[in-house]
Amino acid sequence: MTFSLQKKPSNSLRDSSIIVVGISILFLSVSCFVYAQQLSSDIKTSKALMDGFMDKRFGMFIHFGPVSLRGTEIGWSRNKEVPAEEYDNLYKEFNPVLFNANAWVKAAKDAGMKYLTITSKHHDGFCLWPTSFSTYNIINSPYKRDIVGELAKACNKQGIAFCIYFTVLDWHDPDYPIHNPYDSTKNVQGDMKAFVRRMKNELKEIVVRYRPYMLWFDGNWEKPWTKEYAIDVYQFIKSLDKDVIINNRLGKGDQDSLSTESVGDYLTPEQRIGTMNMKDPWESCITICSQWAWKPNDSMKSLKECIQTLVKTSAGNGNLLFNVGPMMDGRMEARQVERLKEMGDWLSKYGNSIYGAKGGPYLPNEIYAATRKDNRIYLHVFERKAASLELPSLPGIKITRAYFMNGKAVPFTQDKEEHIRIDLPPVLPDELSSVIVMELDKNAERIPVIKN
Ligand code: FHN
Repeated sequence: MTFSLQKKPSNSLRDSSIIVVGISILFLSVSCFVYAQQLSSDIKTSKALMDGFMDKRFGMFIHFGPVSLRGTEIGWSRNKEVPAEEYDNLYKEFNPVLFNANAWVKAAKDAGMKYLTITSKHHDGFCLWPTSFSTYNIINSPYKRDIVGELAKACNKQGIAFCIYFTVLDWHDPDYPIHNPYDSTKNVQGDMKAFVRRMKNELKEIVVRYRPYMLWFDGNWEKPWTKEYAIDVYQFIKSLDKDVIINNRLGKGDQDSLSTESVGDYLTPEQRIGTMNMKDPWESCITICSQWAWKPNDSMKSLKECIQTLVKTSAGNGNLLFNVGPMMDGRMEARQVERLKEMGDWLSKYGNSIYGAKGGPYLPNEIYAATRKDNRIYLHVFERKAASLELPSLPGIKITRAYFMNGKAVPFTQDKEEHIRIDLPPVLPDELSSVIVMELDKNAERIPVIKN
């Protein structure tokens, strides 16, 4: 019996190599899966750009489309107040001949707004720009003009940042599986691959042609849309323009909290003032009336409610995207333009307490709210409940001066426990929101939020 000197690999050596290879393949596939599940940080919008966005504090949201011919809600009234067949043919009558992009942008500017966001495509699928990827667009309406493009031009001319809303669900598109959100029996197989391909083609038109400052996605809650599609689209957009800001409604997850499902740069609480958040950028989107699209005789918010909504949003360290719905002829309602102008008048006096100011250090409440910048706290006083205002102490900080913004000195005391009392005049100088400037001996922006 001869023994070969060559040692055959023993079974155990061969088995352990198979195990090592197996583990490596498993590790590699898990890492690829994890990578596909999240955005690489190097393509995320920079902090500098997000800080610049948050300094703007106040923007205009516009919901517009052929549905204005019916005065019902955009998207949602299809298959509800308006039968789908009728709704989907409204574009054949859509002719907003009094649309004037410069007038819309001027209304935003006069309001003190720094950016404007237009619904390029809402859930009803109608495109307000001449896209090559869907015939259901503005060029095939009697109007035949590029509303998105004209707004982009007007914004650039008037120094307002131009932003675009885009829905990731589309109840009109045959490739999208859901055609009627009120009746799942109408769902179809659809073809999400074709749908997303078309979406990316449309987004490329929008990003390359109009260079938006920000993309406001919406419609991420329905089942066909996934986080994987969201990551693919985010990366695609960033390949076209690395600096475009993208909200968190591209991904899945809540509107106003970041989670592992989120894809996007900032939070988007809706129809409410977001909670104080000094860490994550956020923007509340709220209607000036009750409906997003134009509604005849809709109820409109009072000037006091408009101003205090803006102040409380800023005081929570967020932006306000305030919505108007233009009429079927292309004009914004005169009363809404006037209300916005009144907001702009208030901001022309007190804007320094809003633009570029951080929220806090006090949490907003029904009597006051606070913003801050450098060594100043801007105390926004909404109403005079008593002859003085007791504020939580500011540990280790001295108030050196207090005065109404653009006005008289305000008497105050700060005792050795640093409790603060502000003495108020019998009548506050501004019934909408009065602003008291409190100058400090230290930087106000470094004060931790005080849970008053
Ligand atoms: O369904 C839309 C709605 O029509 C409107 O566009 C708002 C605006 O933020 N977003 C969705 C509801 O969350």
